[in-house]
Amino acid sequence: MSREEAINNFDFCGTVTDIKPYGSGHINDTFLMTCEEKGKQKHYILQKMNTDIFQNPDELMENIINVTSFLRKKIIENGGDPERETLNVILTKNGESYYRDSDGGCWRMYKFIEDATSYDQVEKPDDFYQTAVAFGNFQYLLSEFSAEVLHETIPDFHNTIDRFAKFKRAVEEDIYQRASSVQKEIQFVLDREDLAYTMCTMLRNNELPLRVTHNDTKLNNIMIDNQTGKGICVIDLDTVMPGLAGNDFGDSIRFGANTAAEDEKDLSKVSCDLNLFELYTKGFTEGCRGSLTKKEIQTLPLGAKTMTFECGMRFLTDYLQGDTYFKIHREGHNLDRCRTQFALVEDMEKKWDQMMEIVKKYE
Ligand code: ADP
Ligand code: GN1
Ligand code: MG
Repeated sequence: MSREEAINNFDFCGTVTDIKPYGSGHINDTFLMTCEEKGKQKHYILQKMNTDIFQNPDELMENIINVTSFLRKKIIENGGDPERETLNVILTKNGESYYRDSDGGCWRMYKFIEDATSYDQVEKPDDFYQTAVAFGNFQYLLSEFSAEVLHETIPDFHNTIDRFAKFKRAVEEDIYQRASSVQKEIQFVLDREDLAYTMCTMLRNNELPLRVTHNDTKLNNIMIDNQTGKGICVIDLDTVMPGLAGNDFGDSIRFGANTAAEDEKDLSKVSCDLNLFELYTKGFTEGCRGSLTKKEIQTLPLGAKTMTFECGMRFLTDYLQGDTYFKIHREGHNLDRCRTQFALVEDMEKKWDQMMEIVKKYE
């Protein structure tokens, strides 16, 4: 019922003819809403925000309104189409950016980006290149956005040192008594404690600059235009916050350059595709239009390894804590996801020299 209550309170056009769960995000509950207006179909995205994770929806939506308004201006200046190239928030009938239902659930609505697709796996290498250009360009466009106005929607989101500490606590507390069955995975993390520190320490020492970044740059957080094949719109703006360019690069590699799905059970299928790695490096540096420092480019492989390690550690932490953060669709889902990430880290370790050689070409 709360969903219907929410729908009735948004200021969209037409009459609702269909609503169904949509997409494969791990965090929010997303629905595709179909409406009819004067014989024409229109679509909207309706989302119930995950307020266990995003505990301050006012601040979250303020970020999204600020970022999308800024991008809208930039897109218009550059002669683009602001209706398709950034998210467009549909306000409530009271002019608010989200609706709180009578059970306390928080809902928001976006215009649906028509004639574009978000992919769960790379189908054509050029698509991956185009997403790299688009994510790089996203960061470039936001370089003039004042970071001070952004709220930290999830504190310490990519603070890998803090993620490591939380992981260790989860192992010690072991509230679901699962630790004994995943000793190998736990040991994998403990053996790589250094990796949790490397990039964060470089940031602390001002060797890497803090930028406004997306922080969740996986392939299905970008819409690819069905006609032109270009990365038309960066979506899922919940974690736009100050961060490292290398983390945005790295999270895309973690997901998109993996030859297997994030939750593949057959680990022999997991590897880092170096052709895709290079294509993404080329696209991302082009999209950033020369704004990355030499050090940032040199540490792109480190970003890829760190993000993959961190994500695996987060999946494992969630498994140990009873699967309360990431949505799961089967028993042991987070453990399967953790294992693919660690297999990918191992593969990157083997391919390290080649990855370093590749990024050198783009310095
Ligand atoms: P989550 O945080 O759960 O990942 P997302 O905001 O990424 O949620 O939305 C989930 C999926 O819904 C996306 O991967 C994409 O397929 C689809 N989606 C989200 N917003 C739009 C939009 N404005 N237009 C078209 N599809 C969208
Ligand atoms: C989540 O929201 P979604 O599904 O795009 C998560 C990312 C992880 C990713 C792993 C807010 O992304 O940090 O890297 O799952 N988002 C949040 O697939 O935690
Ligand atoms: Mg998403």
